[in-house]
Amino acid sequence: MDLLITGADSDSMPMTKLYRNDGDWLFSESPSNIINLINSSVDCKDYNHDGFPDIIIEGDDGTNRVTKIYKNLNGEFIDIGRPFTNTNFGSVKWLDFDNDGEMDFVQSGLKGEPFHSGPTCIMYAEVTSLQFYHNDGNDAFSLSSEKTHSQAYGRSSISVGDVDNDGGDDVAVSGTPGIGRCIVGINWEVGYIDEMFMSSPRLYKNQGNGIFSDMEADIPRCFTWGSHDYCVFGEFISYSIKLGDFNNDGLLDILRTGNGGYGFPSTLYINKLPAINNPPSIPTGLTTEIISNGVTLSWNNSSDDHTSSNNLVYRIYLRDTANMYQVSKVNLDF
Ligand SMILES: [Ca+2]
Ligand SMILES: [Ca+2]
Ligand SMILES: [Ca+2]
Ligand SMILES: [Ca+2]
Repeated sequence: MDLLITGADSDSMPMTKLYRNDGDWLFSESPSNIINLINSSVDCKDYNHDGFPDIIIEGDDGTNRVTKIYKNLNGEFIDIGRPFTNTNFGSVKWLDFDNDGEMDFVQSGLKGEPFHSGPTCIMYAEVTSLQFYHNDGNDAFSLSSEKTHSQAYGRSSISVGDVDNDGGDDVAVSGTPGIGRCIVGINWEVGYIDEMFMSSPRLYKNQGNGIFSDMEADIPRCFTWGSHDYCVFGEFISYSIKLGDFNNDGLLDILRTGNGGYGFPSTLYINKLPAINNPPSIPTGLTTEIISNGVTLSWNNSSDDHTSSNNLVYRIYLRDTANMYQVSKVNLDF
């Protein structure tokens, strides 16, 4: 496994570096033509099924926002040259949101300059974006859907996983939402609370058609630390969020951490959704073939909302000609 990193170098300049794994815990820097970016995010998946992981990267080169996909041709990275919305201060993640076997992607971040709505406006609306791009094949991607304003997060992090166990990957995002109004005369002292500044992670449910809907999950914005209560504010930046089943109950939970005005909180949110596990579909295409004193049974694999077809187990009952008695039964685990 090799390593790709991007962000600010020791001189705060845009940087992207590829390190090859030479074995024995040794890595060597490998030259590449991947653009140097800062305030950036990168993710790797083999979107074109050639066995080589490809790269999506977003950020800024010090002047302009950039979002690019590089195709990995036998270790050489080629910019596929497709137009995407350019974002920085965000996150990119590959995911197959329509389950067609082709990697799509989601990106968050800032896509424009912040604006001030008046001379007394000391807080501005950041132009945030959360976009879902569909993989159309042949290195073509098209915008499938987009969230904006308070539904999108800049200075953000994304994690992908099937939060409600319905077979479709959902998206968790955390960061600073786009704030749509001017704030005047802010009191930055401890204890100041304004609804517009509060920021809680957001979960978007994959509807299976390229559309993601807000789950409106009840994710607490306030938490207790020691003997004090704290609330999470939108001015917290550089959040990182990760979905994982931290209590091993089959449901993905949320871990979020970051840089905030009241410290560096890390918060674990436990998924309380009821676990739904529907029975598999009824097998079809049952055929029998009698050979000598044996019989061969065959059928089409069933499907299931949790277990892959290859991992389903079948139980077969044999009855006599009067269909009155169970002669034997056997579990078949293919
Ligand atoms: Ca590839
Ligand atoms: Ca897809
Ligand atoms: Ca889901
Ligand atoms: Ca869990």
